[in-house]
Amino acid sequence: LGQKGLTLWFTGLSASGKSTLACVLEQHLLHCGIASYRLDGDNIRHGLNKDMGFGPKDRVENIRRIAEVAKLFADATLITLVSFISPYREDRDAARKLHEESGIPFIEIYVDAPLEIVEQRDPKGLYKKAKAGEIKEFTGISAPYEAPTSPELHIRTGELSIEDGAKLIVDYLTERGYC
Ligand code: GGZ
Repeated sequence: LGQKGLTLWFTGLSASGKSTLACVLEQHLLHCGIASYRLDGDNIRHGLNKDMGFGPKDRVENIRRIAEVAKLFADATLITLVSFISPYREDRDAARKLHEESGIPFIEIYVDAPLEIVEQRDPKGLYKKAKAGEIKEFTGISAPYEAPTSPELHIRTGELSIEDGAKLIVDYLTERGYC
């Protein structure tokens, strides 16, 4: 890895495994002595973006700000691990452009689990609430998710273990000399 870092952009439905994969990657990079930083709902939606909700305009602005922050961290030589649903293709493409204009690699990782599987997982009971109409504009139920058409990596978490999914990412980074 040269002077600049890179951004690993995890996108997928709620409960698809984005954060779990990002955590496993973070541990792996730590063991390799590579500095990384993870951006997720806990440190962004509760802080910088606490004024953002889940309507279409707010999701666009949420992701725009996250892309800017990710670029700054990557520019500061970190491997930035970004895990948000980021449902709109146009917004992910804008995040990519922002990075690539600065010469920072942007690696889009589609964390793909079918709706019936994430509904079964439902770790926080959100899908159940969304189906009962208690949460409005819930991604996959009452709000859209636009799947990536040409992500650098496509991880099918309904079929693979988290460890095997993480290995695909590590192999990708290793092959390109990033770790
Ligand atoms: C989707 C929602 C919603 C709605 C609350 N739609 O499983 P979680 O809980 O931790 O992940 C979801 C998270 C999504 O926030 P993001 O910032 O990743 O979304 S986006 O990129 O679309 O801006 C879920 C919870 O917040 N959550 N309401 N209506 N997810």
